[in-house]
Amino acid sequence: MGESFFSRLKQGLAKTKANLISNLEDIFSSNKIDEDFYTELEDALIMADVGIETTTYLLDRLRKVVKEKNISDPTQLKEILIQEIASIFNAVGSFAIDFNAKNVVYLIVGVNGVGKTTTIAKMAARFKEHGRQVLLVAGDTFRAAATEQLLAWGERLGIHVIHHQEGADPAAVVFDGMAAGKARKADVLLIDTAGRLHTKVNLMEELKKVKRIVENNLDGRELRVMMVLDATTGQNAVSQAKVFHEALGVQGLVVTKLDGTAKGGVLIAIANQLRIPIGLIGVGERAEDLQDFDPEMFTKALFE
Ligand SMILES: Nc1nc2c(ncn2[C@@H]2O[C@H](COP(=O)(O)OP(=O)(O)OP(=O)(O)O)[C@@H](O)[C@H]2O)c(=O)[nH]1
Ligand SMILES: [Mg+2]
Repeated sequence: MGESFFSRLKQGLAKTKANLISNLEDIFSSNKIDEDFYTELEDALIMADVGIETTTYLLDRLRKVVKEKNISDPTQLKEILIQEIASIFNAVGSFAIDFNAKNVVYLIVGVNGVGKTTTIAKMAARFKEHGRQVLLVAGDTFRAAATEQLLAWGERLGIHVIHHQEGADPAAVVFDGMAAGKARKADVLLIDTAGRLHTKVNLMEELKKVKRIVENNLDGRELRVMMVLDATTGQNAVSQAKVFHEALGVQGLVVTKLDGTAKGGVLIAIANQLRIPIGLIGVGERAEDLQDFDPEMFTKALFE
């Protein structure tokens, strides 16, 4: 951990960082804080996927501090921006995954292709490392290869997968999964679900039903609904999470594909606009490419 974690995070975020920060460096090295400065900063933040709402919020904060503290040096303002971003994350709090936990059920949701199944495999690998007995539940009966994909991960990781045939009722698989978890005394259940657009009302209803099945069969276990968001989808991720949260109550987020060309700014928008904590970030496709989200380190990594 420590230094190596930080350098891996920085490595993972290298492209993301280049997108967010290259412009900012230029802007903060300008020699005065005037309207042009603010306009350029606003453009850069919006380009970095911070989104209009959160960019406006940040600029209002900066203008206020500039006035209050009578700041004229743009480099000083950069530090203040970093602090403001950090305090957005702090206000939301954290969602720590306890990889030593027992009696916990994770329901993993999100739109198509964001990285749900991969995240489940990554989480399963970490729980296993901590000596937990894990069970996977193939609740995605919709997509043809979905169960096979989870079975392949299960085989690779040496973890059992509860599954039905393609086209089966996802609620039925989940019911079986809950029973099997209890019978086998699994510490952790990770339930995969089919990707669905947040705008598809009937599919969101189906997911509510799946959640009800889980709730009705908890038998003392704790349910945590986690939503996976693909960082490369930018502001759309914010709209997705809003709808899923309203339908299901999302306790924590996983933001994937931060190793790609994603602009890290979307995490700031997510924290500021949704107030749902980010628990984990995905920085690659391998089982080990899942990191705990540390807002302080993330902000530092973005600006260093
Ligand atoms: N670069 C990168 N790729 C990722 C990451 N997480 C997932 N992927 C890739 O994204 C693609 C989709 O991942 P899945 O896990 O199948 O996504 P899903 O949400 O289960 O997709 P559906 O079940 O079809 O809705 C795969 O090619 C993964 O390898 C990540 O953090 N970084
Ligand atoms: Mg999947």
